[in-house]
Amino acid sequence: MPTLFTKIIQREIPADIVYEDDHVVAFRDLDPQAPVHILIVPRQEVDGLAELPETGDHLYILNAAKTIAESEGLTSGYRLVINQGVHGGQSVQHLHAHLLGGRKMNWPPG
Ligand code: DGP
Repeated sequence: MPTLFTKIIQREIPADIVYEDDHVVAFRDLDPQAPVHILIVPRQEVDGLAELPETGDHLYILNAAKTIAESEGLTSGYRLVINQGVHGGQSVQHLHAHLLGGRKMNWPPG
């Protein structure tokens, strides 16, 4: 059974895709928490950080984040977040990173 994000990657569910390469697809979050809120998703299905293989498409998330942040004009900074498991607030079981920007982020996060 493909995950929700695999369905987006395969264009079965619509999304505002802002970037893709051989390893990751990035699209705007349905429920944005900042002026820029983009999900960066490895094409390969991995449930989350706890199930991370040694190698795979997830290794390209950081480079994609840098590229997307530049194309979104986030010159003042941004934040990259991965929620893991129940306490981390993960709701979709397909590894993804949140790229948040366009406003000053708070610390510590909630
Ligand atoms: P997390 O809680 O870390 O698992 O983040 C999942 C994010 O996915 C959450 O911010 C909302 C977003 N999301 C859920 N369903 C959809 C969808 O169908 N389309 C888009 N673009 N984002 C979605």
